[in-house]
Amino acid sequence: MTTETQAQTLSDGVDLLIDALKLNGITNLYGLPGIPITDLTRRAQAAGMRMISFRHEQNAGNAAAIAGFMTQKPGICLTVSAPGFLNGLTALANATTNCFPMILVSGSSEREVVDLQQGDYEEMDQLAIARPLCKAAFRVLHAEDIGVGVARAIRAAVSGRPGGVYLDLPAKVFAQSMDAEAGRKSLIKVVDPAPRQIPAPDAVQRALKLLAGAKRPLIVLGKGAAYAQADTEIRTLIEKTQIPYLPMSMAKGLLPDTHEQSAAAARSFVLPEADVVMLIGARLNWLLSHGKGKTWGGKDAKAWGGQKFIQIDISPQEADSNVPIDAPVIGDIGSCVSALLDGIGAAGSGWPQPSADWLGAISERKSKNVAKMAETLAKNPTPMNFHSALNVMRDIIKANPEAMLVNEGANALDFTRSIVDMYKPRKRIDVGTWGVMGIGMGFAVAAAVESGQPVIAIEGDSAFGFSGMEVETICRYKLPVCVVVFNNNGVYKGTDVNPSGGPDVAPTVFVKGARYDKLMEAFGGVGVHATTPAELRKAVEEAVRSRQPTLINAVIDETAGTESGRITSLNPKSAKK
Ligand code: OXT
Ligand code: ADP
Ligand code: MG
Repeated sequence: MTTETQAQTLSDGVDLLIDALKLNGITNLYGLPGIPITDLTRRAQAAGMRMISFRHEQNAGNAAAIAGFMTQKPGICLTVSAPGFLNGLTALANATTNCFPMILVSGSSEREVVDLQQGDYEEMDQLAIARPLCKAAFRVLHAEDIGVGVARAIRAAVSGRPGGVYLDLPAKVFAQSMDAEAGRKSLIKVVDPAPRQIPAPDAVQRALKLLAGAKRPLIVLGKGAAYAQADTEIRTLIEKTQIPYLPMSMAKGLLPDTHEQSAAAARSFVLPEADVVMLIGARLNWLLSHGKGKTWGGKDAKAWGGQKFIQIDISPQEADSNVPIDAPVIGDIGSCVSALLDGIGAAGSGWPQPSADWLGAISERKSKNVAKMAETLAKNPTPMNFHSALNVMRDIIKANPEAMLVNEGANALDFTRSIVDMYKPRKRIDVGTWGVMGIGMGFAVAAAVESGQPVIAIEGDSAFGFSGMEVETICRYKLPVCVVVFNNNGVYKGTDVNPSGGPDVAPTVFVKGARYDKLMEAFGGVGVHATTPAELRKAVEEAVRSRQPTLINAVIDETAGTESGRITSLNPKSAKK
C-alpha cells in the first residue's frame, strides 16, 4: 500500500473529534489555537466548521457557554494546556453556576510525565483541577474512545440540570491513528441527549391545589424558564390563570415586558405580599434574597400564615435549599407547565382567578413606579446620565426586538435591567448568577454568531475592560456588534479620591475622559464619541442598520452611579470609618 492510500484508510484523533462533534450537530467552535490544538482548529475549519478564534480563552469560554444557553446544544470551547485551560476555567465554572451547557475541550500534556511530575511542557493535572468546577469531567486516552468521550460530555452537559463539562485530551491522542472504518463505527450519535422529564402526577396535583387556594399568587420566571424554550406553554399558563409574574433578569422578554401581567415595576411590593409563589426555573438564591427576610415580608408574612412556595425545576435537589418548598414539581419546564395546564383545563371555568384586590394593588403600584420612571427618563441633563442614555437604548430595543442585548457593569447593568424592556425570549444575556464581569465581548460574539441578529452590548467602562481586546475578534469576523461603553470614568463612579493625598488615583477611578471608541477604530471598526442622547441615538441606529462593528464611547456623568449599583447593601459594613 502507498503511504497515500494508507492515510486515506486511517483516521487520527483530530479526524475523530471533528467527526464526533459534527455527527452531533455541533457546527461552531470557540477557542484559541496553540500546542497541541493548532491543527485541530485548522482542520475543523477545513471540515466546514465555524472556528471562532479569540484573543483570550475566558472570552471563548463565555461565548461557548452562552451559545449553549441560546441553542440548548453544548457550546464548545477549545483551549491549549495548562495556562490556556486555566484561562477557560472561569467560564466553565460560571457556566456550571448558571446552568449553561458547555464543554471545555483542552489539550493536555502527557499523562506519564505529568503523573511523575517530570516537568513537561505546560504540565498540569487538568482533570483534577477541573472536576470540582463542573458537572462532569472526562479524559480520553485512546483515539478509539473519542466517540464515547464526546457522547458522554454532551449528555452530561445538556441532560437534567445543564452545566459545564470538561473533556481532557492529552496531546498524543490527536496523533493516534486507527482504521478509518473502525473509527467511523466508534463514533456515537447521541439519541435524545436531554430526555423530557415528566413530573409525577401527585406532585402536579399538590401544586394545583396550593395554587387554587391562593388569594395573592405570583409567578417568578427565571433563566431556566428561558432556557427551556417552552415559551408558548409558559405564556398560556400565565394568561389562563391571570397570575402576575416577575421575570428575573434573563427571563425578561419571555413574555413582552410590556405585558399587563408583568409585576416587574412592582417588585418590592409583590415579593412580600404574595401568599403563594410559583418559581419556574428560578432558584431562591441571593438574587431572590434566599426567599426570606424583609424582601419576603419577614415577620409580617408569618402573621398571616407565611408564604407558600411551588417550585418547578429539573433538579430534585433544588427544593428546600433556602426555605421549605411546599409543592416541588420536578421535571423539565415544558412537561411540568403542560401538566399544570392540563389540570387547569380540566377545571374548566371553575379555575379560580387571583383576587381583584391583589391585581388592583399591583396595578396601582406599577403605575406609580412607571410614572416616576417616565419623569426621570424625560429629563435631559448635561452631562448625560444613565437614565437619559438608557432612554435612547430603550427606544432602540423596542424598534429592534430581534436584536440581542448583552449587559454588564454595576449601575450600567442595574439601570438597563429596569429601564430597557425586552420583547422576545432569550434576547437579554448578562452577568447571571455570579454577577461576573467579563462576559461582555464573549457573549456578544456568540450572540452574533448563533443568532445572526444585530447585537447591542451595554457595558460599564470597567466591565468592558475585562474582555475589551475582543473588539479585534468582532472586527475580524465582521460581526454586527454595537458596543456602547457607559463611560463614567471608573468602577461605579469616577469621583473617588485617594484618601492619603498621594499621587495614585483612587482604586475605583480610571483615566478620565478615556476614548474607548479609538480601540474599535484601531481594528477597522466604527468608533463614535457620544456626549448627548441625540448623538448616541444616531450612532446606535446607524450601527444596527449597517451591521458594522461599532463602539460608542457614551460619556456619562461621573457622579451619577452608586457603589455596587442596586446591591450596595451587600458591601461589608465596618464599624470603623
Ligand atoms: O419595586 P422597587 O420600588 O424596588 O423598584 C424596582 C422595580 O420595581 C423598578 N422597576 C421599574 N419601574 C418602572 N418601570 C419599569 N419598567 C420597571 N422595572 C423595574 O425598578 C426597581 C429595580 O428593579 P429590579 O432591578 O428588578 O429590582 P432590584 O431590587 O434591583 O432586584 C434585586 C436584584 C438582586 C435581583 C437585582 O438588583 C439584580 O439582579 N442585581 C444584579 C446585580 C449584579 O449582579 N451586579 C454585578 C456585580 S456588582 C460588583 O460585584 C462589580 N464588580 C466586582 C467584580 C465582579 N463583579 N466580577 C469580577 C470578575 N471582578 C470584579 C466590578 C469590578 S461591578 C464592577 C464594575 C462596575 O463598574 P462599571 O464601570 O462596569 O459599571 P458602572 O457601575 O456603570 O460604573
Ligand atoms: P435566575 O438567575 O434567572 O433566577 P437560576 O439560574 O437561579 O435562574 O435558576 C435556573 C433554574 O432552572 C435552575 O435551578 C435549573 O435547574 C433550572 N432549569 C434549567 N433548565 C431547566 C429545564 N429545562 N427544566 C426545568 N428546570 C430547568
Ligand atoms: Mg463605570
